[in-house]
Amino acid sequence: MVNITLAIIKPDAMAARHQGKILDRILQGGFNVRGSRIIRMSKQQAEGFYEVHRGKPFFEELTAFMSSGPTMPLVLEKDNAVADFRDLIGVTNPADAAEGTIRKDFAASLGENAVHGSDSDENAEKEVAFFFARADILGVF
Ligand code: IDP
Ligand code: MG
Repeated sequence: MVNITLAIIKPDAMAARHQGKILDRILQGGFNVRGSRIIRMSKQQAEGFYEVHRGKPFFEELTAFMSSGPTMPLVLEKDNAVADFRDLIGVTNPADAAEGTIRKDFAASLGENAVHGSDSDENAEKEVAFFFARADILGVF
């Protein structure tokens, strides 16, 4: 799974109609899209996805936001996918994100920061499985 990461275009970016521009950044960045969905998570699903953050002060805000509207989970393939995608999106707070990153250009705040990217190969595998059946991922398995 080292060449796979899980991205999510978050509700703020979807509502702002930025999904096309973000997908273009992803494709121009050399990632292949191997799976895609458009879903609105329930609050319970969002809590499940972000289970690792349960108990943190922003957990309620985060899971309310992530279940507030449509999102696009994506399975992305590239050499060094996890690290390269984190580079493409920039750091968590868009105010600190490098020029030319997705969060710098499309995110409004620390909480509503346009995109998710897995932080390790182990978590990428779990996060892909959270949203996608194997049969719905092209050419990976
Ligand atoms: P990451 O998305 O860059 O990996 P994490 O620390 O894993 O950042 O946090 C998950 C998500 O939780 C962030 O992308 C952001 O949407 C939200 N978040 C993180 N820290 C805060 C905070 O201090 N206030 C509000 N939301 C936060
Ligand atoms: Mg994270």
